[in-house]
Amino acid sequence: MKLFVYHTPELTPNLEVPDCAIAVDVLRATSTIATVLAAGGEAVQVFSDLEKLIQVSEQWHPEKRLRAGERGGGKVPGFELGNSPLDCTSELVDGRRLFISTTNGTRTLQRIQDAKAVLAAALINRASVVRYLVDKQPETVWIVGSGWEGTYSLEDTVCAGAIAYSVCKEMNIPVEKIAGNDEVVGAIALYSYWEDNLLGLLHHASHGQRLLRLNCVEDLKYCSQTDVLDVLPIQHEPGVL
Ligand code: 3SL
Repeated sequence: MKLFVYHTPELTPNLEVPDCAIAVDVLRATSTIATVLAAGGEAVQVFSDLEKLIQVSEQWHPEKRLRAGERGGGKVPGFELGNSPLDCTSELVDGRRLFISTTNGTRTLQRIQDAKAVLAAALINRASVVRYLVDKQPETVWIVGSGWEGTYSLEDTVCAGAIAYSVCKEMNIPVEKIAGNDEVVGAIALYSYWEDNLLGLLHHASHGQRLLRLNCVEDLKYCSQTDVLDVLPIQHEPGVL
C-alpha cells in the first residue's frame, strides 16, 4: 500500500485514479456525513451545486429526505439543516436521505468520485477507515483534505496524519515504506505533535476560528474526538455514500 496526502482537492493529480480515495473535512462536512450514517440515515448524497441539489432532492419523498446547505459556515436559507453534526440526531435522520452541499467538503467528494473506492473520514470515525485500509490493502490511497477555498487546513492535515499514523501502527510498518509523498510524513508529524490536544489545534486553526465566531464551540469539541463512531461512509454510486 502507498499513501498519498493532498492538502486540497485541486492538488490531486488530474489523470490518475487511485484504488481508494478518502475525503477529509473535519470541520465539518465529513464529520456530519459520518454522524448521519451512524445515526441511521438512509444515505448521504453530495452536491457542489445548490440548484442541482434542489432539483435532484425534489424527486425524493419529502418525508424521506433532508436538505443541508452551508456557505461561509452558515446555513443556506430554506434548507432544513446547515452543516452541524450536532443537529443530526437519530430522531431526525433515521431512514432519511441527506442531500448536502457545503463550501469545500462536498466538492472534495465530487473531485474523487471516480476512484475505485471512495470514503469519507473525520477524526470521529478514523478507526473504521483505518480498519478498512488494513483489511482491503488497496495499492494506492489518496487522503484528500478539503481545505478552505483552495487553501491548506490544519484540521484536515492532522486527520490525514492520524489515519496514516494508525495504518503504520496496525500494519507494523515504518512510515518510509508506506509514504507515497512528503505530505504523508508532514501530516504524521503534525498529528504526533497535537495528538493529545486536538481540540486545541481546532481552536487554533483558521476555520476553527471562523466557526467560533459563529458560536460553534460545541461543534469543535465534537469534531475533535477520535474513534467515537464505528461507521464507514463508502460511496455506492457516484456522489452517494
Ligand atoms: O467547507 C465545508 O465543506 C464545510 O464543512 C465548512 S463548515 O464547517 O460547515 O463551515
